[in-house]
Amino acid sequence: MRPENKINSKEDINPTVITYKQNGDDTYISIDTFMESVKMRNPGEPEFHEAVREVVESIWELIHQQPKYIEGNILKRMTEPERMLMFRVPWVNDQGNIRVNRGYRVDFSSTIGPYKGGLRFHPSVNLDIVKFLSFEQTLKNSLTTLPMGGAKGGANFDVKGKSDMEVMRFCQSFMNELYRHIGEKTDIPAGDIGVGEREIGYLFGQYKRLKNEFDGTITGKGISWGGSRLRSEATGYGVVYFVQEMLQNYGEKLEGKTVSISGSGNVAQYAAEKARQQGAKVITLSDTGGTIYDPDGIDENKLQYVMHLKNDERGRIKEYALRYDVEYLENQNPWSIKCDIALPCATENEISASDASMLISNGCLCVAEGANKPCTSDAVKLFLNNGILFGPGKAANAGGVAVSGLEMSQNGMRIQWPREKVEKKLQEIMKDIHDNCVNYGKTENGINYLRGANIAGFIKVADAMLQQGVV
Ligand code: NDP
Ligand code: 2IT
Repeated sequence: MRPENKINSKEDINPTVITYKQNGDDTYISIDTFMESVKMRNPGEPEFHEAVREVVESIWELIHQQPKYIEGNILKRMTEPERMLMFRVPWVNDQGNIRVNRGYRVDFSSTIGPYKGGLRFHPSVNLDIVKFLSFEQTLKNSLTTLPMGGAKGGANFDVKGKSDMEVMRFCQSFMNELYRHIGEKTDIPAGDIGVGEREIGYLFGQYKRLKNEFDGTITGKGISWGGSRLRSEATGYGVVYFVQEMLQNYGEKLEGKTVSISGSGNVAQYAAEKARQQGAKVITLSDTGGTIYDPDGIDENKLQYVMHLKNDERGRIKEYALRYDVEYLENQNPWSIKCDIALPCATENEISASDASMLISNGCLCVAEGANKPCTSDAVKLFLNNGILFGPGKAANAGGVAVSGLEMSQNGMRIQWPREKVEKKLQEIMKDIHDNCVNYGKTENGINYLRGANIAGFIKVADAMLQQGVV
């Protein structure tokens, strides 16, 4: 006889376990009840709650069809991070004043490989954000087909307006604590918002001094010191490859389509480059100040200017509008502009339900998330209910971490692959991810990529967890 589980107190809620009604029927606690327990365990963390809910909604049916997941209490285990680290990051600014920030690393899962995921430096970083990103990363990394667990970290540090030396001192202080928790077999950080080539250089330099070892513990390294070719391009290129797979499966193609992109950082720049190379016209980019709208399309020269403006001069996208005499929509995002394909590549929650409605009524065909969870849950529901091809971030933007995985392989073998080889592997991985989403996402109304990605990502981690015992 299976054990009876009674819910006695808030702490005892064990929502994934079967409960019995008085008459002996099996009854499963609802998604809402499960979410209540998640909220109780993680108060005041709306982003994390939302990310968990979205996954649980996709896998709820599956886990109730397979008793091993219920008996293994997999849902509760998978929504509890393996460990979370918070630490003080003191540093000295150029005026000699002492500043203090808070650093984070949430290691969510090491089930299918060492913890792996980026570091974000942005004033909005808090435990909620890092936890939600780390949870998403676990399923994303599972989809890549490579052996990587899930993690995310960062600090509430604003790189904007800081000198290179201030950024270096901050990175060194951040690493003075983080280094003891990471390692090429343990946890391998990389970049994210606010952490690009410059920051990775400073972080790796300090890691190496402290560890007295040159190893592959950080990815996104410079090409001459252990980095992989195409890592910078990988996320943006991967998004476009994923979109091409979705369009092809739908009987459409990218060539000749109008593409709106938000953001103008790493992911946005290379999504724009690849979309253009594949024959699409990219008409927008944005930053926290506003959006530029270039109806003629952002060509290669203009894109080179954007890269220089953003990566070297650290300027504002508004300067593009002045230079090329195009429209600048101050404090606005790109979603009011008519497009065939929308690629949100800036940050979370940048497409609201009303933005989604606007995109739909303007005839948008496909939305793929270059950023992590840029579409709110309400926006996603609208896309799904209106037959928009929707590529969720954990599938569409997995190319970045996939090439990080390839960087780890190259570091392990002490070799460096040519660009063509990495690009071919990236394309294959994006196709595999797409096909896996199709496999698990089939519905009467076409492919639900969100459901497919969540189920495919979940099954691999959950089954491995069961095989490893009570972990
Ligand atoms: P970058 O720091 O290079 O660029 C971020 C861009 O988004 C900038 O243009 C920035 O504007 C804009 N932005 C950031 N925050 C906000 C905000 N709150 N409101 C409006 N605009 C904002 O970061 P990445 O390109 O690396 O990352 C972009 C997204 O892609 C993030 O969601 C990240 O998690 C995700 N991602 C990144 C991967 C990678 O390999 N780098 C891999 C997979 C996903 P401004 O210049 O004004 O700050
Ligand atoms: O969100 C992401 O997938 C990243 N920021 C990349 C992580 C990585 O380890 O390359």
